[in-house]
Amino acid sequence: MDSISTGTMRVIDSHTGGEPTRVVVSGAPDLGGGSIAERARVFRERHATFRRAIANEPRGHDAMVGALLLEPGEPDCACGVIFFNNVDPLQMCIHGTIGLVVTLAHMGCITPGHHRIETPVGVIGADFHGDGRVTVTNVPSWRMTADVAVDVPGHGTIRGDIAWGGNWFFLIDGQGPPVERGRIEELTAFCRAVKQALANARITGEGGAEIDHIEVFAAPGDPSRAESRNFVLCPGNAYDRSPCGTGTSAKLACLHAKGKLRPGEFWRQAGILDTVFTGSFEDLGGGRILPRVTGTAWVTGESVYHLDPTDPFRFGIG
Ligand code: PYC
Repeated sequence: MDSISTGTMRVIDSHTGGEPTRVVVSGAPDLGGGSIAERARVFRERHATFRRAIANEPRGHDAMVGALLLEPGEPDCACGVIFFNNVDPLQMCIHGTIGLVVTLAHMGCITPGHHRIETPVGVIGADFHGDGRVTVTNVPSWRMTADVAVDVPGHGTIRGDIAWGGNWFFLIDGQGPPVERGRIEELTAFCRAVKQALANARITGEGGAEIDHIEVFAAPGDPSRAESRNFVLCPGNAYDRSPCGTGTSAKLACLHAKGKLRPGEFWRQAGILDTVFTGSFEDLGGGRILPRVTGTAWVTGESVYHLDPTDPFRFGIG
């Protein structure tokens, strides 16, 4: 049962490298106490209508990522956050964290410096540099399995690595359509087919977790700006307009596992719009790394939304 049926919500919109974040500043449903992970479970089970009201048309669109701004459960955190999109809550989101931090600064809630933020997958760090740039210290990340083969109808055998970067990724290098802005429809269809093939073959992340992000890599458009360009398909079938911070973390874990990047070295990951995140990592041992990802966000607007009981689409379309 959803607790919200009428009322108003205040939101602040931003984008990080082209990917939108909509922070819900007030009007969110009461998710009870406890950790952000517990509140994310309540949000998933009871508040799909609220999620859709914020993320889906007519207020949102398929690429919209929402962020519920919450009181933290953990001490010394600036806030807690639950990210969500058109189909579900997300476990973690780095472009969204960068957008959230710039939004908190816009609201006058934080100043440049280091901040801790509680997410459903753990406490992360965020260094706000004061000029729109934010460095996120992500949760520990690792490559789970290398060179997994999967038969993808219409595309033959596709090989990729499975890695955790705050979400589960299948990382494909040099296969599939060209990673170019003019090929987004083909790339989307390819990644959807790979995701379906992984599910059909019961290829999962740890503990049977669904691999819900598919990431394809190719050479960068401009090698002086980035080491690589990616295309990332998110759950809900929208592609990430940014280079995807959790996907960049998964990539760092794979580069570390292959011995191709050392702790403290930088990896500049371009996305499909050629915006760039810069990543590096600390070696935690046992194949695990602590990724750091830097990107820039801009606030684009502020709105007050109304839930009018006579509006048939007050809870979004879909
Ligand atoms: O930046 O981590 C990210 C992300 C996940 C989904 C969309 N963006």
